Amino acid sequence: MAIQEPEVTRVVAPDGTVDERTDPDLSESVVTDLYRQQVLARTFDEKAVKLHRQGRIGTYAPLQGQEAAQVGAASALADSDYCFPTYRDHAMYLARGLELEDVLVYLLGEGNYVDREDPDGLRTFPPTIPIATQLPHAVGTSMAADYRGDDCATLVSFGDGATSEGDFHEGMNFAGVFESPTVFFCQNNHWAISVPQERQTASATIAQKAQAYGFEGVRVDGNDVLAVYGAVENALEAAKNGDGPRLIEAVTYRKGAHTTTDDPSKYRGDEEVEEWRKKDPIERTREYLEDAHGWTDDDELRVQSWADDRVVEAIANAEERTGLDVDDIFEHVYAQTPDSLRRQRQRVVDEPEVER
Ligand SMILES: Cc1ncc(C[n+]2csc(CCOP(=O)(O)OP(=O)(O)O)c2C)c(N)n1
Repeated sequence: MAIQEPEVTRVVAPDGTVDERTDPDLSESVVTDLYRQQVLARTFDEKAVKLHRQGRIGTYAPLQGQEAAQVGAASALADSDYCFPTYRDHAMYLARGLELEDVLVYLLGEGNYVDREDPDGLRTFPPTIPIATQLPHAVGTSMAADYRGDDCATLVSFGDGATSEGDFHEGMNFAGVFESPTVFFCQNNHWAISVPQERQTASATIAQKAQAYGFEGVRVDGNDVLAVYGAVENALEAAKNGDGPRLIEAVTYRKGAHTTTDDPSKYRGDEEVEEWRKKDPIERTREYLEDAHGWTDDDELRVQSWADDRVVEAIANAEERTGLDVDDIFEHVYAQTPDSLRRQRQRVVDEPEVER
């Protein structure tokens, strides 16, 4: 039998009402920054879908609707914390400090988010395509940091679909048993490609799954950037104080397609999309800024034109940076290259002219 559904914690309701009890009371400059990052993410996202249609980037996973969840979570991290985003978390990478240009270089198929000069610099890992495989890696990273005595925690992001994978349960179990400083951040966007949440799990919520592993699960409004920021900040603090892991379910919605090769009209209706449009995360933050800090139309125009300029500039720079060396395919996979790979490299790089 499903456990009774816990409430969703929020600060700003869809109608703009603010809950004083949950408001993390961030300064105007922090809230403005959370807003700017969301606008940049959406501007980039809309452009990326067009770039795919023009054949200028490969398959792209749109993030529209999930800006608050991604920006709120990444912004609460300290530089010393570790972060494992997913293939949809472009805004999380940006909020973590990755350049827009580098995100584009990856989408052009010519990079992998790792700064080879300084691989530990951003403490942010490349995305994995096999669902949920990043969870055990993240738990291992947080355990290793703990053994070393580092004052940091690890946040790992994943979708509702990932909770059906063995790696989710293995990661959660390890974290519970070893009380690792891990924050499991699930963006429940209600769909795993064409599989709706109710076909994914019989649990009333994803947050309640934490109970089975002996730690706390909380549910926040994932379209409320202040609520997400507050929940992640609390979980990180608890993890660093030795209180172990926490699962955060950020309830949100994927407004667009699963990827640019998907057609969501085949499996979901317009009414549902329209319902979630009314809970838009960016509009909600803007209302908060208007009410709490006298945000004006001029402020809005300034932010939008800043975002437009950054996107245009990043695309131009990224498209100039093409020309990957084939040799790179063979690098950075193993510390010691196995014979089979050495032979392949020889065929492709050293003696491509030799017919075998
Ligand atoms: C192990 C594995 N199985 C299946 C797939 C195919 N696949 C790609 S994305 C996806 C859905 C994932 O949904 P969710 O975890 O909710 O994340 P979202 O894409 O909604 O952000 C699936 C099944 C995969 N990449 N890896």
